[in-house]
Amino acid sequence: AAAPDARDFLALDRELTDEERDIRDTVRAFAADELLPNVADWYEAGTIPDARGLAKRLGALGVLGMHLEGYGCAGVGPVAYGAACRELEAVDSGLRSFVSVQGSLAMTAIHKFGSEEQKREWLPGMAAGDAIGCFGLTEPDSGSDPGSMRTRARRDGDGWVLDGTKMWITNGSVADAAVVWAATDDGVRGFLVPTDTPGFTANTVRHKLSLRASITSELVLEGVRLPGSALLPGSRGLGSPLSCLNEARYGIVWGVVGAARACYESALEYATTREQFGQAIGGFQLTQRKLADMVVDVNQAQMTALRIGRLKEQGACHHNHVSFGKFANVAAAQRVARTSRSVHGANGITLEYPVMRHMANLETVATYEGTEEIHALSIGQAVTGVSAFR
Ligand code: TGC
Ligand code: FAD
Repeated sequence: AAAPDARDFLALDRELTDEERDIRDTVRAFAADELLPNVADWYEAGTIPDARGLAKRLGALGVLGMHLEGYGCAGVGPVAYGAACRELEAVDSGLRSFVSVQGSLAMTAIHKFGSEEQKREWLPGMAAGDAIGCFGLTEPDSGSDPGSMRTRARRDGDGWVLDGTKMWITNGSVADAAVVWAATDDGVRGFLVPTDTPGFTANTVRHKLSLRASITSELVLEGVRLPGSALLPGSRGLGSPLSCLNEARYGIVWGVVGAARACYESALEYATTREQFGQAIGGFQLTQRKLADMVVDVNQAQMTALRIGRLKEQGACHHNHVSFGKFANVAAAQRVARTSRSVHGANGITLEYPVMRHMANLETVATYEGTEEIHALSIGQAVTGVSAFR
């Protein structure tokens, strides 16, 4: 048998179909040409300077809502979608987030719960990147426990009035439409709020030390009057936003494999070129142990992602499988990023190398879309049958 390839030790990409490999290669080339050369500057600036231009380029690439069927979306399978997330997050978690929030959260909410009119009005433009969407679930006092939300939608004749505050909303300040989740007399419902509606404001969160190449916002809704047609008619109860989260969490299961791979590959390259004590540091046993730990984490995380992807393809992926993947793979990526940073010595703390940027980003990735603790509790509940959330 051939010796393992250091960049795909368990030859897991051989398991991809031709179509999945083509999508991987297309996104990888786009990421190398259009994203990687700019990402350190965007990160340092703490924003994506031309978010609209980026949305259009990602739309032309075909990755916005790529797993959805119809309405201008590509309708690719879960593994192809995962591979795209992986290649984007190999550059930066903030860029994968851009795609996740647009496609897996905002567009998925409209696709799953929207009226035919809402789908026709919004989805083709969002798939093309001509319109940007955001997804407002979290509030200042309601994060892991979204059921405690205070944002309220009350009936006003045939329409609705929304009041409340959403917090930590990706792309909130650049969005054309916000999917806002609000408590009503019938439980939690979703609303499609054009961001130019009077009473709606978005304030950008400053001074982040993580996910800096991403726009994060507070959404304030003060007496926002909406027509009856703004309600996502199919949404009902907390299960509706949670079912959208499953799609984005699945993208993260794959995405963080990309972040981990980028950190491992940077460490491998550095270890073979950096010399101390008269030899490449990759020749020291302690460095080899670090490389072995990293290659195991990257490949095990990839195997987990691929398995969950194939389960999803078969319609056999439960949301607890996704919790397993998010819990395991984010932790693996965090270990790899930290180990890689140590291999890079002082250089590892700069933006010249991707590792500290990934390491800082992964703090966000471990927090959003369900914290590490929330996913541990989901797995605990799945295996014991006992809920320990409250
Ligand atoms: P609980 O009573 O357990 O559940 C309420 C209803 O929802 C159902 N359910 C789910 N359905 C689909 N998918 C899931 N993952 C689901 N989890 C639960 C459940 O069966 C129930 O249905 P029904 O019919 O019986 O009513 O609700 P709970 O209040 O006890 O909370 C459960 C918990 C803690 C797991 C959940 O609330 C949770 O996941 N909390 C974390 C919140 C979170 O992840 N927020 C993310 C905000 S969006 C974001 O971060 C975007 S980041 C940008 C990017 O993605 O890049
Ligand atoms: P809290 O829920 O207050 O948790 C604090 C700590 O307590 C955590 O360690 C948590 O695990 C722990 N904890 C909570 N409950 C329990 C429990 N029952 N048992 C044990 N430990 C517990 N949200 C959106 O809706 N849309 C977005 O687009 C979005 N984008 C984001 C972008 C960024 C950069 C960030 C940082 C967050 C984003 N979020 C978004 C919000 C994110 O989903 C929340 O931050 C996350 O759900 C956690 O909520 P919290 O920050 O309020 O923490």
